[in-house]
Amino acid sequence: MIAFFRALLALAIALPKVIGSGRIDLNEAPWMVKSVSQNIEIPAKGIPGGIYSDLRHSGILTSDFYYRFNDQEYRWVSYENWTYSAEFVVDQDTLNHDFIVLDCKGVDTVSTIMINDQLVGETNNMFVRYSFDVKEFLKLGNNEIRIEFKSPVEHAKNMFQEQAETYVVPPECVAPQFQGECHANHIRKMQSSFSWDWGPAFPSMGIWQDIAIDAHNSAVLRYLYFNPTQNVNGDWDIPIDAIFEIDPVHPIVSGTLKVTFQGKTEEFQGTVLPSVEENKIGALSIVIQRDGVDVDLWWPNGYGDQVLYDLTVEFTDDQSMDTSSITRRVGFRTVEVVQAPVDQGRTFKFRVNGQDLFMKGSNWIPAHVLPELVTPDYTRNLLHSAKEAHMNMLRVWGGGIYESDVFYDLADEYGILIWQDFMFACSMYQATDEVLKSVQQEVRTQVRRLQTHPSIALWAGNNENEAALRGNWYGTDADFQHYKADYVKLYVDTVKAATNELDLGRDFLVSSPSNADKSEEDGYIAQNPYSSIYGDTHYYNYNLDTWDYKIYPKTRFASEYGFQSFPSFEVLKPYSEPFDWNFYSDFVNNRQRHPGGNEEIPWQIHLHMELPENELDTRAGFEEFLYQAQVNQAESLRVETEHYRRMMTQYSNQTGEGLTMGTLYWQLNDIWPGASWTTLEHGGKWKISHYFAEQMFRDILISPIRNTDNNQLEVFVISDKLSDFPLSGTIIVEVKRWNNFNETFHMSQAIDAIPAMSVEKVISMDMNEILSNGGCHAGDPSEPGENKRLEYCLITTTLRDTDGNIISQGHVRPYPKDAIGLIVPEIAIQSVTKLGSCQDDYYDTCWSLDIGTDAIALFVWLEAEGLDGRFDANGFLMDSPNRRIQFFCQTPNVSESQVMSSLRVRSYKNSRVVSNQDSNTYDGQRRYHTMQELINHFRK
Ligand code: BMA
Repeated sequence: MIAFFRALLALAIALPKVIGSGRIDLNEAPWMVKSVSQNIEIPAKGIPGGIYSDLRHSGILTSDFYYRFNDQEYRWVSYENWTYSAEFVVDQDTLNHDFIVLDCKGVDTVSTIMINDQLVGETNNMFVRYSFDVKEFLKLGNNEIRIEFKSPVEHAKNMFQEQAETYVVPPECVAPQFQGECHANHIRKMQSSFSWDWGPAFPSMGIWQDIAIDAHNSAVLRYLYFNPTQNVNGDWDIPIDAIFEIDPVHPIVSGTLKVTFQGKTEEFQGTVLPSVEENKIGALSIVIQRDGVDVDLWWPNGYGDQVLYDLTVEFTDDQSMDTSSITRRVGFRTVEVVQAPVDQGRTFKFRVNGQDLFMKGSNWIPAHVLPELVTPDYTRNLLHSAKEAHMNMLRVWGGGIYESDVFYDLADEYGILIWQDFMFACSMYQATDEVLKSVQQEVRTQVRRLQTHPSIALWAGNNENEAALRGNWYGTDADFQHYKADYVKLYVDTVKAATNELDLGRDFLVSSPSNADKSEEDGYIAQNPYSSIYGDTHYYNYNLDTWDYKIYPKTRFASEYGFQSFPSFEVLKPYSEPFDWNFYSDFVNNRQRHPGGNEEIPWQIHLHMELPENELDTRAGFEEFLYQAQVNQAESLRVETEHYRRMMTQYSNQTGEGLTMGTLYWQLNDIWPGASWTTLEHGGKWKISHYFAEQMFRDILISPIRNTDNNQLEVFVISDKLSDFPLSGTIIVEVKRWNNFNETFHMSQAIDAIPAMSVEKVISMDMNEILSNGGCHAGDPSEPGENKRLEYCLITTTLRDTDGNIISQGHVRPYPKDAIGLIVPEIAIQSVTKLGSCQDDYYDTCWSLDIGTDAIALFVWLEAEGLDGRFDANGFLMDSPNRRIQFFCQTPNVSESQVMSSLRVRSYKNSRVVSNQDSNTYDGQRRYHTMQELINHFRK
């Protein structure tokens, strides 16, 4: 980094100065916003903000953004040009400063900025922090700032047309099912604000980050660069670069840098050196040298504490005595991506603090399409849920935004490593000089803003653009070399180069999925970016049976995979009307943005469960569908994830596949209440799949499978702990027939230690033997019967610790629709008792619930309608009459009767909790295929 700064020989000319600095916080100004063509002028709701929020606040948009078809109804907003303006007062003291800038931390997106009718500057990248010199435009007393926004939709279209005169940069539009806007790839803005296959289009405009007038006589400290490295003695050297915004007229500033760390303050005298490359940027670099800096390590969730230290850096200019300071919470850890050759291919794994860790987590998308509506509490809620599901990594996906400071602070606090994409997704992008320059600024802004966070593990250039180019997704093959050249210019020569200049401490991956280094060696566009033996993969296949583990690849690192479900009825309800509550309604079609999604979900359900095919146009049938869709997704995700975890130590000599070291499913959180791959609903409620994630990501996992190749029951015990886990425990295999609770077969085996980072096949038994001993046939179970079949039985495998507590449990069973003898259970919540305290003070009150069933019940699903919180387990199987469950409630001060009356329970086959009174409220046509048509369609 230092190489990019050098002293200027010229001496700064000393001028009379005002002591101190002045900041006029324009967030607080009384902003107005208007559209001439719409004849609207209203006060803005506040900064950070955006036009949709302002119009909603003033009552021009009359109902919730996500209510029914409002994404279409409100689209007009994005076609207009909007002008924000505010008045502010400037005093003489401020004007006397040498250096006055308008500091815009984020402007969304295409705007012209005027102060007192004079042009200050223009913006066209939502992710750039802009700083405009404004001294000459300001006057004593009242001033006016005006930010004139151009419709992002219009702008993107114009950019596309202009570009298309030379050659088209596709896609020319999104799929019709997205119901979105075209050409997001021609504007540097949240790509998914133009729609995605899980979210609506709200192409907003506005001032989405802080804005201020900043007056100084000196260099202003803007960022810190912090890159501690362990030296040969195991001690940490702590180089720190203080990065300044400097006044180009007085570029050389000397002063004192005061660094406070671990309660000790050290002073360094130095000179801020202007950057050779960047106008208005300077740096002062120091190294903290103490013999054996004594720090504790920061560990990812599940592996140790997340120790964080405050680091404060303050700069005082020798001449003006102006000061500026920054405090950051920093952590000490090393992270590297290890790509070591193996017999065939290379590994792809994260090594943290010298230990190879198995990454468990998901993919993050924007928590709302309008970023100003995401509160810190909501971000905390979502990330807390990730932490509770034992996640240690999230990938911030490249079609959204670089997340808020709060997000990364929480990731630091919770030990969630961040795989940080740059914001390019599923498209070709322009590589004109102008775009490249803007992207370079974007990278500099974001890397500087985020670099100090210990959670950030990896930078990645884009989402699926290597795969898109290689796979000719957008018809680029005819001019492949051309698009490839643009690709390299953008992601390698610009994004990667700018990242590497600013951050020496992290690896950079050009694309995801990719073959990582091997893709680079192959000229950045590998023959098969989805190779299982290099880098990471994304895997989706909706046409095969998603509950069959055999369909899944044996990849080095699964960075995306998953299956869609719908929100729960409770979450959809406030955004809809009773006549929307059936599967064939326009509303349900509107909520599905993934082409084919409303065929794939029922088709997959039908493979596994009895879909209420003839009742889908009733409320009861629709609710059943929503529940089954969530069950189906949860089980798909569990099967696939356990498969990847079993692959951690397996390696195929034939194909080189295996050695999986990460599972990040698609996707954690929702942008709105619609069909999607998420495990958390809009609002943060856990779907069934999130409860499954909490189980499947436990550090010790029992994972049984029926291996149809050899007809064996194979039981694996998996540990991703870093040390051996001693126990004198047992592994139990039990068999029950579906029609009662009696055990027909029982076997137990001692287990006395689970080795660190291991996958062990602890049991391998002939299925015929189990089925025969378990009486899994039509006749008397105590007699040897003909036609033994798994369909008659449930096989449960349990790992118990020394005291008999369950560590992990798994089942092998037929698909629910095939279970012979399964009866409709009667399930009841028998009692609710308040617990003295909660284990986690994140929750307000905790409750113990007793649940009873009169028959084996599958996928028992509890909901506490109207209350925020979660259960300690959910979506579970009951193979005995009673189960005790805890409910952790976030809603403050609830009473026992409130909890009791909020509770709902359903299970597979026992789901008709709603009377049919709302049936047939929809008289429209069946939109989707009949089941027979679906079957024919997918069998093709
Ligand atoms: C991957 C992602 C997203 C998309 C998801 C589901 O391609 O990168 O773009 O939403 O699959 O289709």
